[in-house]
Order: sequence, then C-alpha cells, then structure tokens
Amino acid sequence: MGFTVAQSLVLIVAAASVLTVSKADWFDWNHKNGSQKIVVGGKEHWHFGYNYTIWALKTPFYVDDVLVFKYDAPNATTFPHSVYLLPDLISFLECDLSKAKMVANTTQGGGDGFEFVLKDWLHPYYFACGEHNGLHCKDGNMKFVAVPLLRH
Ligand SMILES: *[C@@H]1O[C@H](CO)[C@@H](O)[C@H](O)[C@H]1NC(C)=O
Ligand SMILES: *[C@@H]1O[C@H](CO)[C@@H](O)[C@H](O)[C@H]1NC(C)=O
Ligand SMILES: *[C@@H]1O[C@H](CO)[C@@H](O)[C@H](O)[C@H]1NC(C)=O
Ligand SMILES: *[C@@H]1O[C@H](CO)[C@@H](O)[C@H](O)[C@H]1NC(C)=O
Ligand SMILES: [Cu+2]
Repeated sequence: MGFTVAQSLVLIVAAASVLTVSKADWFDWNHKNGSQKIVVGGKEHWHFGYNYTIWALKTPFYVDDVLVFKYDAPNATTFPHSVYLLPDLISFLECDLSKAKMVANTTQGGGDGFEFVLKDWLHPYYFACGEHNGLHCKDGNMKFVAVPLLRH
C-alpha cells in the first residue's frame, strides 16, 4: 500500500500527539473542566476543498471539548455534506466508508451546527464527510484526526 506525503504526515502527527503527553498527564485525573467549543474549519466551516489536515494540526483537542460542524443543508446550488466516524487509520487513509458510522446527516450541520463531544482521552477520532461515496473525503480533503489530550 502506497502512502502519500499527506498520509504519512497524518501518521507522524498522530504519533506525535501521543508522545507529547507528558508524564504528569498520566496522573492528572482531577483536571479542570474547561471544555471548549471548536468550530471545525473555523470560519471556513465544513466544506469541500479546505485542507482540514492542516487545520487539525494547528488545533489542540482536549477531552470534553465539543466539535461543531457547520454546513448548509443541500439545495439546488449547494452540495450536501455529512459527518462520519471511520473505524481505524487504514479506512481513514483510504477514505473507505464501508465500516464508517454516520454521526450527522446532510441536514444536521445547519443553524448552530452539529455538536460532537470528544469524550475519550487519547482516542483517535477519524472524521470524514461521507458524501459522494468518499469523494469529498478523498478529493475534497474533508477529513481529519482528533486525538483529545487531558487539559490541565
Ligand atoms: C493538505 O495539507 C497537508 C499538510 O501540509 C499536505 O501534506 C497535503 O498535501 C495537503 N493536501 C492538499 C490536497 O493540498
Ligand atoms: C465537562 O463539560 C462538558 C460540557 O459542558 C460536559 O459535557 C462534560 O460532561 C463535563 N465533564 C466533566 C468530567 O464534568
Ligand atoms: C442554497 O443555500 C445557500 C447557502 O445557504 C444560499 O446562499 C442559496 O441562496 C440557496 N439557494 C437556493 C436555490 O435556495
Ligand atoms: C437528519 O437527522 C435529523 C435528526 O435526527 C432528522 O430529523 C432528519 O430527518 C434527517 N434528515 C435526513 C435527510 O435524513
Ligand atoms: Cu462533503
């Protein structure tokens, strides 16, 4: 299986986020709950063609943070988007949706957006848009990994 530069980078970053957890974090169970709302893509929201890998690299994720996916409901002129969780790194790299789980459908990103709580410490959450059979994920860069750390 050939990995592209982008894919290798995601691997390195995923590994790095795990490694940068300092020793103190492992015992810091009484951390404060300063959970934040993070709009995915910032002002760009959730759309085709924005590089969410770059965005995720610049964004720290902590346990209990709430991701907010914002995208308009489809109409005659806008493309539908959605939010899927992929089960593992391989399906993430290949944008293979066959074992993915839909967490938000094409209309749930409207209004204040769809909210997803990052509950599990160090769990890699593999997010992708599930539209057009993986094309938005593959060609549209609509995918990223979030590995929540402990806030302290
Ligand atoms: C997205 O950003 C990553 C990290 O800089 C880069 O490796 C990748 O080529 C970019 N993807 C596209 C399609 O530009
Ligand atoms: C922290 O706050 C978030 C958002 O208000 C909430 O969902 C979560 O349950 C809280 N966690 C703890 C450990 O209190
Ligand atoms: C479709 O949605 C976009 C974004 O909300 C809006 O700007 C546009 O006017 C809508 N088009 C139609 C035909 O309703
Ligand atoms: C999307 O989910 C919402 C909330 O569960 C539901 O009301 C709506 O009918 C669904 N829309 C589609 C297109 O499946
Ligand atoms: Cu999409």
